[in-house]
Formats: sequence, structure tokens, C-alpha cells
Amino acid sequence: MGLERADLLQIYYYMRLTRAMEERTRTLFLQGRVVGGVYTAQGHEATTVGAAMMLRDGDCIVPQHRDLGMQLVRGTSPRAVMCQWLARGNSPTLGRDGQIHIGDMHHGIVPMISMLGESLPVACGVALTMKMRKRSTVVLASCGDGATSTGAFHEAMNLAAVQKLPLVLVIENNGYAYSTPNEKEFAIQNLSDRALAYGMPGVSVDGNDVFAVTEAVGHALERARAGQGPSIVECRTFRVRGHSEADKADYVPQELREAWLAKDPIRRLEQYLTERGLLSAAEQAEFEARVKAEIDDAVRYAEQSPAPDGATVAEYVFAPDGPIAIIGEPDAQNARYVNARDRRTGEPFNTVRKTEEVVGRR
Ligand SMILES: Cc1ncc(C[n+]2csc(CCOP(=O)(O)OP(=O)(O)O)c2C)c(N)n1
Repeated sequence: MGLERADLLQIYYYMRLTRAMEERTRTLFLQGRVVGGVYTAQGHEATTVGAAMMLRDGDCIVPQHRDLGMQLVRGTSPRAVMCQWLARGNSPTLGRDGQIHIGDMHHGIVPMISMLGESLPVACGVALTMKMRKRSTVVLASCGDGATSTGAFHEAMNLAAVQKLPLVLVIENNGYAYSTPNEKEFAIQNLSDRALAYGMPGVSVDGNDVFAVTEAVGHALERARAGQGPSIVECRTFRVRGHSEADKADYVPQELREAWLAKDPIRRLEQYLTERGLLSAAEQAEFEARVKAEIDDAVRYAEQSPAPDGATVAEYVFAPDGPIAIIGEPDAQNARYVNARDRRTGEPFNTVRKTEEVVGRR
């Protein structure tokens, strides 16, 4: 993919930032300062950072629960992430959710949907909008191996292929869906083999090798950008910690764990860079200090931020004054959708017409 030294150092920085943020979050969790559970992705950094680094301005990500690396690369700040973990009133979800269920539609980050697989039809919707608007932007979506066994995954991949959508799906196959190993999840060799059945290209790569990831994802994104449709890139990786910090992951055989630990993605990149004289010991120390300073700042900022105001708990649950009015029903909360009217015109709310108005006719 022709990555320059500056690109590689940027990737290295984000991989270290991602790892260090998760390590700090674990410490905060053990100190009882995190609200809710902690889900980390130590070991996934080459996949999440490498894939996101291949995007351009205007592209969109539809991330999953292990994608802190993608979020950081695409502009979610460490402060926002820490406010989210500590459930502060100024966090991206205003303290209503923890974890990295964070989105920012203005910056092309679709919030994570907890129901596995369900974010993929949404990714198709975003990609379809881009296509209808004749944009040259693309969508990078991701999911785990477990999510590939859901109905939503199959429907989304079929739709993406039929509509030739500008979509690249990265499957982060870390060998387990919670405690269920791959061999009990599916009966095929590679998850990318499924691509053939949908009518799109699929490839499987070493997800702990940032060069393999950037090459495969970069190629798939170029294809999508050129109007040639979607692809699947399976990145084989390993989740070093448990599903969450409540999970000791003692279902993972020791030899398997050790084999993957020997392939640590950050150490591999570091070795590549140092062996070629692209990263000195002094520069490594600078990266370490920079990452630490950013995280210290984020934690300080989050801890000084206010808790959510309990009086606002019901806000943002219902749209206060959307375009739809329910006419002729005494009880608006239990009204039927068929009775929906356009609030401005009083016309029946025709969803087909409205959709065309929003995204334009093809
Ligand atoms: C439909 C659905 N079923 C179950 C869950 C609970 N759950 C959350 S993450 C997870 C494991 C997912 O495995 P995988 O997709 O392989 O991703 P990984 O966590 O291994 O990265 C489960 C079972 C869920 N969120 N949604």
C-alpha cells in the first residue's frame, strides 16, 4: 500500500494510544471509578487502527464494541472516551451509557448498536445514501466472528452485494464469541469464504500484522470507492483479555494464548520500525510520554466533569417535535403508525415519499 514513515508512525501512535487507554480504563475499573462493565480489545490494535487509517475525509465507520482504535483514528477524543467510561454528564451519551457505544454522525461515526449484527443493515443504509448522492465516500463497518452468525449479517451482506454498495466489512475474528470457539460457531474454514455466496470478494488476513490489514482493507476500499461494490476482509486476531473484565477467559487454552501473545501487533510493528532505523529508542520514549500525557489529561478532565443531572433522565428518549403527528388517536403513546400524519401539512405520512425526498430518486 506504499505507507510512508510518517503514516507508519501515526499508526504506531494510535495503536499505543488505544492499548494504553484500555489499560488505564482497567485500572480505573479496579478502583471502582468506571460505571458499568469494561470491554477491551488488547490484541486487536493492528486491525482496528490499520483499517481506519486507510479511510479519507467524508468516509463513515460503523464500529463494534472492540473498536476504540477506529474511534480514536476517526476523531473521537480521549476526553470523550474517558467521560463515557466514567458516565459523566458531558460524555457523548450524556452519561446515559458507558463503554464505547459512542457516535458522532457529523464526523461519520455511527454509534455502536449493542445487538450483534444489527449495525450492518444500518451500514448498508449509510452506504446506499452515499451511492444515491453519487458521493465518492465509503463505509467501513466491522463486526466480530460471533456477529456473522446472525440473520442481520446475512441480510446486510446480500443487500450490499445486490445494490453494489460502497461498503467494506472487516470481520474481527478473535477466535471466540464470548466463550464459544470458532469450531462451534461455523463449519467453514474462513469467514471470508461466505463472501462468494453473496457475490463479492472476500479475503482473510493476519489481523495482528498491520501491513496485511492496511493492504487488504486499502484494496477493498479502493474497489468500493470506484463503484465496484462491497467486500469482506476477515482479520484473524486474538482478544488477550476476557470478553469483559468480569470474564477470566479460562476457556482459552494456554498454548493458544501464548502463540498469540508472541504475535503482539504493537511489538511487531515496533520491531519492524526499529530494525529499519525508522524509530529510535528516544522517539519510542517520546511516544510513550505523549500517550501518557493525553490519557492523564483525559482522566483529569473526566473526573472534573459533572455527573448527569438526574432531573434530565427522561430527556432524549422521545423526539419532542418531529415531523410526524399522530392524528385521531386519543392516546398518542399507543397510537397506530398507520394514522401518522405530516405535522406541517396534515397529510398521511407516506414513508416511501418521505424517503425519496430525503435521499433523492435514483
Ligand atoms: C444479538 C446479541 N446476542 C448476544 C449479545 C451479547 N454479546 C455481546 S458481545 C458478545 C460476544 C460477541 O462475539 P463476537 O461477535 O465474536 O465479538 P467479540 O466480542 O469476540 O469481539 C455477546 C454474546 C448481543 N449483544 N447481541
